[in-house]
Amino acid sequence: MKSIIVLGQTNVGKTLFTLNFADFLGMNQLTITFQNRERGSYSRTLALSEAQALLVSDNLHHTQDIQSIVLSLPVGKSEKQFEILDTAGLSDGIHHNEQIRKAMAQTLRYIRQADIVFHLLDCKKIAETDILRGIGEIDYQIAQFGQIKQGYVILANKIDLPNSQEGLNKIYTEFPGNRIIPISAKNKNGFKEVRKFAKQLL
Ligand SMILES: Nc1nc2c(ncn2[C@@H]2O[C@H](COP(=O)(O)OP(=O)(O)O)[C@@H](O)[C@H]2O)c(=O)[nH]1
Ligand SMILES: [Mg+2]
Repeated sequence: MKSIIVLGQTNVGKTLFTLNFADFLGMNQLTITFQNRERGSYSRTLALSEAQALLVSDNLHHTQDIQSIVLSLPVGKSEKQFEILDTAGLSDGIHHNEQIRKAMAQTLRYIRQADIVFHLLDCKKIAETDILRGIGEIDYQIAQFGQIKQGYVILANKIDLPNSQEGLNKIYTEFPGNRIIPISAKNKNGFKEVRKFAKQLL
């Protein structure tokens, strides 16, 4: 089965995007498989609202397991299944907490196997903070690595928030030549274009 990996710094909206994209594709219930480094993998089936309440958070590093969901897209008369992997946030440098370091290492191992990379950036944060904190060294590294993949795309998130346009402009300047889709994970803006991008590669 082909796969999409969702990458980016912590709190950029990876989990909310993953769940709302699943909803956008018409999934009523989500079966989420958690790849826990200690307990192994286990699955839970949740309604979208339950999954959001449990998994989306303002706490940094809330997501520490790879969380995968099997989704499907109509292709011609049939449905094509694929997996979307929500990951632990990556950050610059070496994190002091060992659990978080391990979660990041796990994320890196999955990147190579993925067919599509959705790299999320937070337009609002980029607009409001010094560019090197909004866009981290890690983001430039993801972009460099991603460029060798046909399925690499930057999803410039949180465009529903005030000031986000300024952040979006910075993203266009910093990542020339990349495919960039402005989105709101919250309001599902840009999701049609994201689906179209994925469809041609899955
Ligand atoms: N306004 C707005 N808030 C968002 C958007 N995407 C995520 N958030 C919020 O940002 C915070 C972090 O989201 P989460 O999905 O847990 O981020 P993750 O750490 O990258 O998985 C939560 O409070 C979300 O509700 C968006 O498009 N617009
Ligand atoms: Mg998360």
